[in-house]
Amino acid sequence: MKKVALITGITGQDGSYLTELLIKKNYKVHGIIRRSSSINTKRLDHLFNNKNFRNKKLFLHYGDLTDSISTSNIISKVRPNEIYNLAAQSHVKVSFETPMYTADLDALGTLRILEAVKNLKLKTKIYNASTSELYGDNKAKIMSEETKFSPVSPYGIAKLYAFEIVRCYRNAYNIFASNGILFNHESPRRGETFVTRKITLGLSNYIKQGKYFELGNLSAKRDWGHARDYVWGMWKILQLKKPLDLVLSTGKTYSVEYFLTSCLKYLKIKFKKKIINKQIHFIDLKNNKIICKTNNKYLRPNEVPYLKGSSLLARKTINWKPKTNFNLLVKEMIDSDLK
Ligand code: NAP
Ligand code: F7E
Repeated sequence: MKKVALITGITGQDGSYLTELLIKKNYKVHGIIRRSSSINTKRLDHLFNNKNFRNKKLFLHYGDLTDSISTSNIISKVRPNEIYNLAAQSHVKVSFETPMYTADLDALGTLRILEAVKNLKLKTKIYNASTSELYGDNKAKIMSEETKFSPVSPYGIAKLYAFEIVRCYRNAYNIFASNGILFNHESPRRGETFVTRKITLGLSNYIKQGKYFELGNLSAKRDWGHARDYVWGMWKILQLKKPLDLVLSTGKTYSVEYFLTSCLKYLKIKFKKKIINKQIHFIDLKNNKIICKTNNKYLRPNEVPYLKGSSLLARKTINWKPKTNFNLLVKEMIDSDLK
């Protein structure tokens, strides 16, 4: 019998890579999509338009994780072996502007799934998309499953509720539910307002049209991996015999500025840095044009200054380690945006 998976957030970056992986592993994949005024399935179209998959391997259902009825109706209809809960308002800065919606979706959305599985008495295994944002302003040099959480954004705080409610239902009702504490992961399919994609897209527009782009805090450091490697880790987490919360990370950290200058180096663009009106400008030495500059409007009310994860436990328990290094990630994203 083929395994059946249900993915919330299937139209997102991770949802699309996970769908590809599960279809390769011969799963039937069901996904929840939201109705929107413009089509939002572009990351899935290559799969959905493939006649070998449509109606046989990939099934999409309209729903919304803020709607308990649609969430439990879909779970009841699909009766999945595995649920991957990836749906979220996933933008940290936007969470300061939509704190209540972020809490309803990112915190209570997870609760709605757990309640449905409990009430329907299903044996479904649940993966919950947790995040390194839980560590917030913790000053640890490297973060693991043992590190104290200290979130500083409405997003991080909503995700902390989701993390804890997963543990609560696991212990109270013996539900197989695991949190993957994933550090930043990127790809050519990354949303265009996250910093790595903003940079690779911004540089490709600069090359094609000579337009500059703007960024916020260049000194924040992140542990960036490739989304393809991380969805493989999600699947591995659900193949364990017993549920476990695990960190997935590369163990390396770089600043936003380093990501930008690595892209410039890959593109062989020579530049100088200049401060004008307190804003940092990156200027093309060939033509004296501005490539990129900072703008305070992209700063956050609270910042997470530094993240670096240890995924030693994931190496031991699920034999996971990332396959794509930082330079390959930069290359893949730039090459894709230049096309
Ligand atoms: P993403 O690209 O922003 O995708 C989010 C998905 O959630 C989209 O499919 C979106 O649908 C869906 N969604 C939004 N609101 C919804 C609602 N009310 N009901 C149902 N679905 C809804 O995020 P991602 O980068 O793939 O991340 C996947 C998950 O991992 C998220 O939970 C994120 O918070 C978490 N996470 C991400 C990272 C990372 O670095 N990428 C790291 C740690 C944790 P639309 O297409 O309709 O908007
Ligand atoms: O910001 C700085 C910004 O928005 C990274 C989500 O997937 O990973 C992601 O959250 C850093 C921050 O990702 C701009 O201030 C500078 O320090 O790409 P980001 P994030 O906030 O780390 C975690 C693990 C998740 O769980 C989230 O869902 O870059 N930064 N200038 C900027 N960030 C953005 N977005 N735009 C800028 O112009």
